[in-house]
Amino acid sequence: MTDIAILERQILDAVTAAGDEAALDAVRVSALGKKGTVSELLKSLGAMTPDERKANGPAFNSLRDRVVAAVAARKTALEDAALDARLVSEKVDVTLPVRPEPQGSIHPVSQVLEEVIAIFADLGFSVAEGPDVEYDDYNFTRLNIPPDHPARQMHDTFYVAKQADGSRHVLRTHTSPVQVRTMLKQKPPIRIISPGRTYRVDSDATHSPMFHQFEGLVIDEVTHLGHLKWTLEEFCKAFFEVDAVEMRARPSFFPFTEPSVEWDLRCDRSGGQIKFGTGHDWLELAGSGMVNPRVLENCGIDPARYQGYAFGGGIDRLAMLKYGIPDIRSFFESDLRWLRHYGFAALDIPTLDGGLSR
Ligand code: FA5
Repeated sequence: MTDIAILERQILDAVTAAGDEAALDAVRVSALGKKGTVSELLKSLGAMTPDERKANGPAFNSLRDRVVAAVAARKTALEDAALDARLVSEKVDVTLPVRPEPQGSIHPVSQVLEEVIAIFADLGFSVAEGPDVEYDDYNFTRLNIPPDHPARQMHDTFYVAKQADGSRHVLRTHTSPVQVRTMLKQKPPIRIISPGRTYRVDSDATHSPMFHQFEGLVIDEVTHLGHLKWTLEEFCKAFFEVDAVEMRARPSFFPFTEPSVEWDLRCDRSGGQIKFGTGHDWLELAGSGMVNPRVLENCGIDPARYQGYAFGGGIDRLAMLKYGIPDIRSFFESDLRWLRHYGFAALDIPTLDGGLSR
């Protein structure tokens, strides 16, 4: 073996034996550094005769090229191995929960909103929304409650300062303006519910200045009161999670429905707990009626061809009933102990198949 071949073997063995990047760098410096063995060989070419240089030059240069290539290849191999080791040591099981126990809970109002939406979605209703700050026109006038109509006094309204053009906005007193918005932009058949925040100047154990309602609206050519009753019955069975309910209709008055009906639900309050579907008590459930033809006309729908029904109820009141919460004001006090007691697990989404309120 020539001296060069021996040197090459030694360097390449050292390259292979280098176990990490620092060891490899040391081998590189000892061969290719300023005073490295290969560099010294190359330097020695300068002192040779032209013939000697011709004979040795190609061998020295190709030795340098092979050493450079071997160092580069070993460097890549070491980097790959280091990356593999890191990937193994930093492996994260993404199926594990972020925390041992989920933090936070769902507020009963949010829970009931989701339950109501799940039930009506199953009945073929879609969700429509409107703003909390509403035109006086949509909240009242188009719903057949013109200015100075005594029915306006039924709603203790929060008024917003007059606009530059003299028009007036209100904090919507009910979700019924979403009926108007929907009819103005959508042609029948219409089947919507609109849950959301509503506001009235009112505060005691069962009234809150900000509360939540849900509205239902169905418009087509053949709907009648029987459909309305069936819809509310199906809702009650699903919501209160009972097989049968009994509803009682009472004549009522809403300017936007004619005739207007309030529905009560048979219940049993004996024994300190409320049960639905049996008993001798009645519980107020929702206001409703056939949509007043004037409202259809005000919203650009031909009352000679179309008719429909509407209903509306309080979400907070439903939550109080279903989950036994005595005072509506406690909903909005942000008391963590209250929330821990009445809140719902964050990942349990209410569905009809999976259970509404597990
Ligand atoms: C209405 O607001 C009608 N828009 C409902 C309606 C819709 C009738 C469509 C016909 C057709 P009412 O004023 O009765 O109706 O309110 C409906 C429900 O909202 C009440 O039954 C009650 O559950 C709830 N509610 C009313 N005021 C408050 C309040 N201050 N705090 C909590 N809940 C309230």
